[in-house]
Amino acid sequence: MSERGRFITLEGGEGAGKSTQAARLADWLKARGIAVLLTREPGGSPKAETLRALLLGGQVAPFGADAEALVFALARADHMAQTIRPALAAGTWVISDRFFDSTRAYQGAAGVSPERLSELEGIAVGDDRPDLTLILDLPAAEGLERIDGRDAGPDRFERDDRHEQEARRLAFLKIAEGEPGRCVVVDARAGEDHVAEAIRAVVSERLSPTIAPSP
Ligand code: T5A
Repeated sequence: MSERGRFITLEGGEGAGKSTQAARLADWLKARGIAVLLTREPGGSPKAETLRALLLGGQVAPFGADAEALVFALARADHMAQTIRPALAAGTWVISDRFFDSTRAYQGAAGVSPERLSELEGIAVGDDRPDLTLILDLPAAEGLERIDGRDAGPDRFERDDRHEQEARRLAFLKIAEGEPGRCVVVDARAGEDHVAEAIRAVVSERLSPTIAPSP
């Protein structure tokens, strides 16, 4: 039986560079002979992608923040069952572009209680917690500037005001402070190469016994 893969999540506000860095990290690990699955939330399995469309399209928003947290958890439970757990069990490393810290930060900032968030996390994720969470930290205004002008236009969460976006940033920093064994804050203001280098240094340090040295 193969050794369980490692589970890495990238978190942060809008436009912090999560998708860019998740892809770069995946390529870097693959170049070291590690099998990697790159996935995302909301989504990551066919049923969860259906729920993603509803969430980002704003169709769940009228039901309130508790309902949104519930639907994110529902999508996450399927993502875990169909995609993440099988990959980890096969020895594949999983990199997820957002995971449960996004629910804590976004739906928490919108008023969902910590008790409810923790209950939903237990149902959706159980004991399969990330081994490492990289929190890409950037002032909200800078992140929104980076994604301004996309053809698709802002989604349901990108439309929220700067005050709410900044509250989410603080929520992510608080999560990192509370769980230093799992979370590392990465300064996302620098250029892409610099951020990628910082991430590789963290991954090497935290998960080094299983990573081969640079070729
Ligand atoms: N959500 C999600 C919840 O409310 N609760 C939850 O539980 C979950 C899981 C997901 C939305 O759902 C919410 C949060 C989100 O609002 P999404 O489309 O997946 O929506 O949105 P994001 O995850 O925010 O994705 P973005 O693409 O908007 O941001 P990224 O991935 O952080 O940024 P990225 O890599 O796409 O880069 C954005 C732009 O910046 C440039 C890139 O080239 C790109 O143009 N860039 C940089 N520019 C300068 N310097 C750098 N270092 C740069 N890095 C990237």
